[in-house]
Order: sequence, then structure tokens, then C-alpha cells
Amino acid sequence: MKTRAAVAWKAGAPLTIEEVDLEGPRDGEVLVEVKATGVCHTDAYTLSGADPEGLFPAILGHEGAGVVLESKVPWLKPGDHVIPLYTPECRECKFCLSRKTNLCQAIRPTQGKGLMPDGTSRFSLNGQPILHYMGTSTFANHIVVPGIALAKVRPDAPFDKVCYIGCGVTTGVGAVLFTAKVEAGATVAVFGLGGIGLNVIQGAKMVGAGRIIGIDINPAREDMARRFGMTDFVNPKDVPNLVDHLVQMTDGGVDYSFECVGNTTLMRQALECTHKGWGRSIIIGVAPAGAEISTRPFQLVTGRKWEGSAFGGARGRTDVPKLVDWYMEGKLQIDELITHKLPLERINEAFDLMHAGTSIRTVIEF
Ligand code: NAD
Ligand code: AHE
Ligand code: ZN
Repeated sequence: MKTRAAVAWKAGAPLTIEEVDLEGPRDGEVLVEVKATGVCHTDAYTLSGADPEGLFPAILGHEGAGVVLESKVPWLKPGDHVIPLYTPECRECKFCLSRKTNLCQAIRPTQGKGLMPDGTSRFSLNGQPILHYMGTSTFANHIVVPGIALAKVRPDAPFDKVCYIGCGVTTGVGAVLFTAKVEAGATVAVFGLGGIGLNVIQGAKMVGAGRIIGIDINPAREDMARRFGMTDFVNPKDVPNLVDHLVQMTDGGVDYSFECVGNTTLMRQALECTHKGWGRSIIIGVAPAGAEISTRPFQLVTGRKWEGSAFGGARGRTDVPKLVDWYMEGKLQIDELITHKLPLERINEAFDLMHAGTSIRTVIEF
């Protein structure tokens, strides 16, 4: 079939809207009509050329929601509403069976090469293959994805809101609930108050954190963050030493910190502002190719822990439908974070709004 898609031809170049060819689903695969997709900073990161796995030409996008049109797996049927999962859940691999991680590896090698599990692409244009991205490619109106990479969600949930659960909401809220398991009363610092950081704040509020400190160089982020539960705001530009400032504010350091920017200097500061003996710092931000983190090992010897979180530690097919329910029950706020909506033809503006710090999330509706 033909479908409309925004194609990334090379690093740093604007996306162009093309009518591409899409082959139908093979065994274990599903054809989905994408109804809406968010634009996450990770799409911008890959488009910039900083992603070692960034291959071109490709159809980016990994924060979508849509409807099944054709299914070659028994657990999905046409008409089902789904959220594509860049972290699938096969429930059979060593990783899924371990119960220690959400990082299902069933299709990870081909996914990282922009290919379906059989090593081929379903997208092409004039006979030239176009690569998939993160196994999802939600900047296309129709996609073929492995059935293990789809969460079935309730049919009354609005696509233009729950698409954000496909990455940002789950990543932020999940990092608090599933990765860190923050307890009520804890002091939390959130570095970066964008589409991910605000969801970390939302998660921290949900679990009853006592104090939630937000850190961002964009002062415009303060209002929204306070509405989501931030109790204190720090602009690093206003303090001589960010770590000292945070440690003094919190009588020795925070219990948990979350880095939601992808900046290795901030990652170090996020670790070093945690409390001696028990502080835990969770890296969420994605750093450019070749970047490395450093600290004095003494920071770890003295009881701090440095960790990371992908997709909020969520098991997609199991946990994503629950987050959709929480949104529908009014337990999760999403609407306020979707600051802009655009048609696919204007998708490049979504990246401009993100880089200018004007948007939290832009959602593209097909
Ligand atoms: P965003 O652009 O919406 O937000 C980034 C925020 O960081 C902005 O508010 C910006 O002002 C702030 N910022 C930038 N530099 C800063 C600095 N030096 N100090 C303090 N604040 C600073 O991006 P996003 O969509 O929220 O994504 C954030 C990061 O998380 C990205 O690196 C993205 O790739 C990554 N990410 C990771 C996962 C995961 O599973 N680990 C999932 C989604 C996104
Ligand atoms: N391709 C990059 C890594 C990118 C990365 O860390 N991705 C996150 C999700 S970001 C969503 O917005 C992730 O889930 N990582 C785990 C995985 O298996 O990719 C690189 O550096 O190579
Ligand atoms: Zn993302």
C-alpha cells in the first residue's frame, strides 16, 4: 500500500513528506494506522546525527497511538487500539523472564539497524528501502510492527493524548514508580523540566514525595512544573555552585535525583547532589555518541548509586494499558503538557518549537 510519511534523508536536514510504499505484515507482524504521534527529544537527537544508531534514510517517531488494520498475531485483531512499543515485551526472552528488567531483547539487534526482525524493511520509495526507527516509525500514517511491540489499550482513550504514553509519560512516571520506586516523603531533584522531567515530577507527586526540586536553565519551565507538583525551582545560572546549593537546601543531599537532559555535566551534578549513604541518581537523558560520565569513585564508596532507566522501566504490553487507564481515571495529567498540535506537513515546526524551548510536547495528528 501507499502511505504518507515524514522521511529523514540525512542528519541535520529537515524531514520531507513523501508518499512511501509499505509492504503488508508477515508472520508475527501487524499493520497499524497511526492516528497521532508526539515528537520527543530523542527524535531530534537522532536527526541531529549524534545517535550512533542513527541511520538514514529513515522514518523517525516512537511516541504514537493508532488502530490495528491487519494482524498476523493471535492476540490482536483489526480495530484494536494500540500504542507501539520501542521497548517490546516478548515474555519469552532471557530478559523478560528474568523479571529484573524491562529491556526485552527479542528483536533489539534488527531494531537497532532500522530493520524488521527478518532483516528487511517494509518501507521503500521508488524501489529504495527506507529504514524503520526504534521499531516504531510513528511519523508514518501506516506502519508494520512486530506484534510483541504493541500494547493493546482501551478504545475510548483519545489518540492525540495517549500517544504521549508511548514514550514521555511512561519514561518519566515509570522512572519514579518502576525504576527508583521512590517512597512517600522522599526528597527528589529533577534535572531538566521538559517532556520527560515534568513527568518525573508528576510521578514523584503521585507517590507522595515530600519535596520535589526542579532544575532548568529555562525560567519559563517553572510555572508548569509547579502545577505538576514541584515545590522548589533552581536555575543553575542563578547559583555559584549547583551541587553545593542543592546539598545545603536539603540538609545533606536529595534521596533521589533524575537527569532528564542528556548532559554529562548535569549527570555528574545529579549524582553528587544526592545524600551520602543512600542517595540514588537515575540517568534518563540520552547523551551524544562518544560522551562519557565521570565522578570521584569516593561518591559511590560513600553510598551513592548511579543508575539508568529506559522507558521508565515499564514492561510495555503489561504496564502501558495501566497508564492509559490512570489517564482516563484522572490520575495522570497529560492534556496540559501537550502544548502544540500540528498536521504532518508541518512536523519540522515541532523540532523548531522544541529547540526554542517553547513547547513541552507537540503532537502530530494524521
Ligand atoms: P526536552 O527538550 O523537552 O527537555 C529538556 C529540558 O532540559 C528543557 O526544559 C531544557 O531547558 C532543559 N535543559 C537543557 N540544558 C539544560 C541544562 N544545562 N541544565 C538544566 N536544564 C537544561 O527533552 P525531553 O523530551 O524531555 O527529553 C529529555 C532527555 O531524555 C533527552 O535526552 C531524551 O533523548 C531523553 N529520553 C530518554 C528516554 C529513556 O527511556 N531513557 C526516553 C525519552 C527521552
Ligand atoms: N541509540 C542510542 C541510545 C538511545 C537510547 O538510549 N534510547 C532509550 C530510549 S529514548 C526514548 O526517547 C532506550 O530505551 N534505550 C535502550 C535501548 O535498548 O535502546 C545510542 O546511544 O546508541
Ligand atoms: Zn522518546
